[in-house]
Amino acid sequence: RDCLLSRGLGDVYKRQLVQHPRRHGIRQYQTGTEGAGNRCTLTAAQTRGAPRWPPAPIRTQARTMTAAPPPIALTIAGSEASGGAGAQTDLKTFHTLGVYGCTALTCIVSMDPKDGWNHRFVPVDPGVIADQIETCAAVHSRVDAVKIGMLGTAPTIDVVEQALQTYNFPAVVLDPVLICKGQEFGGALEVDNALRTKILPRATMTTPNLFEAATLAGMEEITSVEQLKDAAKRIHDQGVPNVLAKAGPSLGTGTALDVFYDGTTLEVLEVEAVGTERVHGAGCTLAAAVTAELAKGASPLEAAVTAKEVVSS
Ligand code: PXL
Repeated sequence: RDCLLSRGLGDVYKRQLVQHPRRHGIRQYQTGTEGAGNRCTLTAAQTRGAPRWPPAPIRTQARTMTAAPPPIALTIAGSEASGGAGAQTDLKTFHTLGVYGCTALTCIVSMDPKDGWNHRFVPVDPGVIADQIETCAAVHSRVDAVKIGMLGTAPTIDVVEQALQTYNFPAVVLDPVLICKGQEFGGALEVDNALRTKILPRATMTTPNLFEAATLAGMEEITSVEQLKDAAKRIHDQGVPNVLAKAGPSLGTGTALDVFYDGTTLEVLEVEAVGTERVHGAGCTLAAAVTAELAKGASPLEAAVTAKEVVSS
């Protein structure tokens, strides 16, 4: 039937359309041919020629179907205006994977075309970040997984640490952004340390890129797969149960290569590389895909494997 619910919209969108926001109390969708509350109304042309048996009721016959609510993921991240990274990318990835996304924006980044694409960075007031997280937790009542992206300042880290303590989310993926292009190194050191001591221990999984992996592991640099494995183990030893250390195409293996470690299983995950260059936002997308899969109930290793397939496809 050519109606709102079957006009080629994906299942996910259909569910979002009718289920959100929960506070509106909409938990069901209805089909029928007339009557208030029906979301699917067939025109005369659409019903012409349709089978007449069993006979159509004279008045409304609304059928009610219940659908399971979609998994919900929250991203606590910066806005990257171009849409290539940050919260925008996270939301798109969640949606693609059938997960309902909500956001708490931590900062606004606008890359400057007049200045080598350096990041103009404006932090969001910490109180406003806390408010956004409170809203997400209250509206959805159950947030299945959280992704933490760019935090950027020590006060932001404090407020996010507090929120993680308050809400005790079931899965927290930290995609650490230690320094962004154009940021002063002096300020970055304070942020790095705060991230390591306050957020890292509260993550159930972390997904550092090469630079972040080396920094968190206390290594000079990572130039080989063996060093990447070592880094994953060192980061795990700091108390994060699951580590996905991401090299992507940067180790010259001709593949997109990452290392997963959970204390017992050490897996080198490789997929065909898409080009040879590092791509802006690819790390965000991978971490968002991991978060979405965790929200759907995958194990950390399963989530990492699926996320790599998604990003390379
Ligand atoms: O890809 C890292 C990243 C994360 N979050 C924000 C960014 C960037 C890189 O530009 O701007 C907001």
